[in-house]
Amino acid sequence: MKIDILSLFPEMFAGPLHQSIVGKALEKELLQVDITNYRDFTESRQHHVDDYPYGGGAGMLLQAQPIFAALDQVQQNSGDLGRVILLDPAGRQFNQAVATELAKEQHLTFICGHYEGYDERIRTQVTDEISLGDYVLTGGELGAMVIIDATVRLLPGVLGNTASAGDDSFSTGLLEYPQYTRPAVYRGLKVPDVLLSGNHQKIAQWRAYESLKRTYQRRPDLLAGLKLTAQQQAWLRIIKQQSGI
Ligand code: 21W
Repeated sequence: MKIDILSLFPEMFAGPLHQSIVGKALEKELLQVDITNYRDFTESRQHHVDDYPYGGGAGMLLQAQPIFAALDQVQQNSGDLGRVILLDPAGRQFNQAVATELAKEQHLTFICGHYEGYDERIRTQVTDEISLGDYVLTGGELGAMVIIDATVRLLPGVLGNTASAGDDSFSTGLLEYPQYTRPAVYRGLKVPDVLLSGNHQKIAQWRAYESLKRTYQRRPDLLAGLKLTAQQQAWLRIIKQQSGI
């Protein structure tokens, strides 16, 4: 996968992209990332990339010119832009389904804003407008990093065999079951007996039950979108009884 990032703050990407799983993907050349600074494309004498909004109002807007020119260069260097993703608080909210969709692409181009927003005309150049969620960030860079992180770990060969992306919660639709590692007792806190039993069928059953219970207690909204098996429906009745409903 090729990823192009357009940003006024290229330095922000150095840490997250070179560590851990994304860093490994870069090393293995499963991923190539290029960062372009709009500032290098301004035609303004003072190297400005932002200006006041027509009609008045607080804050500054990223101008169309430096972004269009930066996109032209990426287009020339790479032959295409692939999916062009504008990070924007008014975009559709990012989730695992969007990550799965993006992981199928060969080329992604991220446009990160800073300041109070973009000249509206930039939207004519994008295929997607994505938000991280309902809170205010200082810019799109952290959003792009989150999306890149979630997407790159889905690429074939990026995760080792120990971790499989298909087992993730949000892929199964349920939250994950509780997990424990050694020792079996720590400060009086015990690992559930079933996990030490060696009975793999019982363990799988316990995990499925705990996963359902945790989802019911913490994210009932996730359950609403699932078609539960007869076993899960029976368990849910027990879980509800035990929680006093
Ligand atoms: C913050 C941009 C506030 C715009 C019209 C009139 C990218 C982001 C961002 C930012 C405003 C994402 C206005 C979740 C985010 C981002 C910077 C509002 C005021 N508009 N996902 N007045 N949250 N944020 N502009 O903030 O660029 S993805």
